Amino acid sequence: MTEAHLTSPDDIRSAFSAAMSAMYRDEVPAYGTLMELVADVNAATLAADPALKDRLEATDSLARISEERHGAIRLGTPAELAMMRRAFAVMGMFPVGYYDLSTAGVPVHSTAFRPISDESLKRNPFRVFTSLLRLDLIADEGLRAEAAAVLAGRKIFTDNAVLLIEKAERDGGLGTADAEQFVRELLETFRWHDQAIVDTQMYARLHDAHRLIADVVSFKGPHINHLTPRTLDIDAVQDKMPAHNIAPKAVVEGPPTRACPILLRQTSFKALEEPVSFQSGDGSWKAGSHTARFGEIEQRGVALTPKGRALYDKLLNDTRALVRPAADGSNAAAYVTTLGEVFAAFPDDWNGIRQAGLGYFRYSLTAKGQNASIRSATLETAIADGLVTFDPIVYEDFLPVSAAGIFQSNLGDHAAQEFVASPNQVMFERDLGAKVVDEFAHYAQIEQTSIESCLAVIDNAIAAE
Ligand code: OOG
Ligand code: NI
Repeated sequence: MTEAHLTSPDDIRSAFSAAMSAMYRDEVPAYGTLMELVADVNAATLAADPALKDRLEATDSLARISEERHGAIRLGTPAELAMMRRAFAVMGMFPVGYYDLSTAGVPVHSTAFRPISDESLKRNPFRVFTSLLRLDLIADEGLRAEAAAVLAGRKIFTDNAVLLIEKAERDGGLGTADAEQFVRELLETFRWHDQAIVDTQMYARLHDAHRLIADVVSFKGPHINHLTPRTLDIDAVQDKMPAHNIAPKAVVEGPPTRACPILLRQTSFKALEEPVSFQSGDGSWKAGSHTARFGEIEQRGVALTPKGRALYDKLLNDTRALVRPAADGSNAAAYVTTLGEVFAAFPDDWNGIRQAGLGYFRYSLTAKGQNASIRSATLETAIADGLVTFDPIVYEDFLPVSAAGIFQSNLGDHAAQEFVASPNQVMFERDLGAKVVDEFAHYAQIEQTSIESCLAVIDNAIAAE
């Protein structure tokens, strides 16, 4: 029985997330500044809102927040994506959702690797937004073939990382020493390399086709391009960023400021211009620069049902039809005002959101419910009788329009390009070697399970909707 000696995937993920954070802090000092700012704002928010603190504690979700972060990488080939899926699986991270960014002028499609079970999310919810470059969207066939040839020649995983992935698959996990080595080896894949694997001419051609293509193809590996801590008050952090010498993008992506946060709000600071060197035929190096790495923060709210999400998408579209946020920030104030006005149509109290069937909630017995000898007729009356309470289920995923805004802001203001909208989940899943988890089905299941845990006090339990 080797099982007892295996390290839990949750522990490997936690160790990896911590190692990645330490590496990025070294490489991009502004990330460290942002982490401190977020920690201060979170502490102040909790101190000012004891009710929020109580509910986070009661749902066992306070501890995870200070450790919480997501990162992003951009891969070049189907083989890289498939191996990355296997690497993340060792850490209990699975692909959830499909994001097509071609519509937004970014030639990638993406998924998010993340833990799925409740216990794993509580232990450490580390996620990685993972994009695959779509060479099929490059018009210039010659360049497409050259880029494919460069990508085919690179190896983004160390030999030992691959051996350990295979071992984990064979044995159902890794022992302590192997797990530690796995974290070290896999970290190499995400490391920044300042020596390009192409020359300046090739870089320029890739860059002209799209800055993102240059970022993916020109380097030895898929450097982590940002790490994002979770804040409980994104407006406060956004306001304080300039005083810490960090210039945020003009507008916060996602829904407006609300009493009851929904989905996800994000803001970032622009990518740094970093020195890199390019190959020149004679073995020497030529100095140049590249912008790819940036910083981001996010605030997470309740996960929305398909009905809630449709309303969110509609209101966001309506807003953007009235005011499209300019990359230079010139109409930021008008956009924020309009966003707030248009979103007045979205209920802003938890019970209203819940009763309208717009969000997912986790139901649990109150102290009264736990000691009750009485039962109530339905879930709704059990809530009214004070036997059952509900908490918003946190949205653990991403938003394609926001992601596009983040991509654009860190690619530079002139990077927007038109591609024909061409979502291709079938191709993505074929390249991935697996299907992505449907996020809505997943949240619905969590809600349903929580309702079942309250059946002791309900006569006639039917779903909330
Ligand atoms: C990923 C951008 C998307 C988010 O938080 O929506 C993203 C990238 O720039 O590679 O990270
Ligand atoms: Ni991000």
